[in-house]
Amino acid sequence: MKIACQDGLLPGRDLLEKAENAKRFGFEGIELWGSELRDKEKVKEVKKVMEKAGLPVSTICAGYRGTPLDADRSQRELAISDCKEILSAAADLGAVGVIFVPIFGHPRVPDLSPLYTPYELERELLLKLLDELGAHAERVGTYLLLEPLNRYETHFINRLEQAVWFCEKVGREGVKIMGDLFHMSIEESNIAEAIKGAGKYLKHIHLADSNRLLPGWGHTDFKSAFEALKEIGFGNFMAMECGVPGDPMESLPKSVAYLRQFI
Ligand code: LER
Ligand code: MN
Repeated sequence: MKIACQDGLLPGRDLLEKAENAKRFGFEGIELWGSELRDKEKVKEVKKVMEKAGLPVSTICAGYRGTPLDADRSQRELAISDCKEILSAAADLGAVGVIFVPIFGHPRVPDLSPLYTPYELERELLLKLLDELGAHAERVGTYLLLEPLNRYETHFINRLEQAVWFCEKVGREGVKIMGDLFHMSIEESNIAEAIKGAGKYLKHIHLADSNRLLPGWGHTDFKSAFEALKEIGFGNFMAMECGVPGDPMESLPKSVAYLRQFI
């Protein structure tokens, strides 16, 4: 298991300084926000900087425009074409995958009950989109990582077992799951059991404590979560995505050291 950090949390005037600080703090990778990586020239530039810093890109977090499950076809198509570009960037950068949230907030498709409820329409739509995006991920050599979010951020996929259902149903090697320990602390009855249930589909983790501050600042039980990750043979990155209290030059390395005791 390797610890990474989102670029936005790191101090530094540019990516090189951020990457150098990340290394100094004990991180083993950086998760990048995806919006700028739709540009191929930017991808080349990022690749050079990360090579210079000697740090891998763990993952790319979203960054697509539109909404995959929008009622408006142009918004769906925008999201899908952006996701494909970001998946290609992930493959170029050697990242594990691209984090994908199908929809934030409430449903945007109509209630066609008794023919289809909004959830049923979204479910069928997502299966088609996952098939298309999963095929692209396989072609370029990376993963699309479905991320469940807590109920206050989405009505749709809240728990890992729901994401597993989609992986199994779509049956594409390119579609996998990531688990965010903050969302899980709200939605899962038992974080360790949820991790074990997601098993081979789980390819990435977001690290945050129960209050969405740095690990060590709340009451999440990282020990049992990491034991479950070891049990399923998880060897990938876990990236910090959380608030950073105090001076990041001190609190970031302190949180890394806190987590290392459970790895
Ligand atoms: C949003 O709360 C979140 O966890 C992000 O990873 C979504 O891109
Ligand atoms: Mn997250």
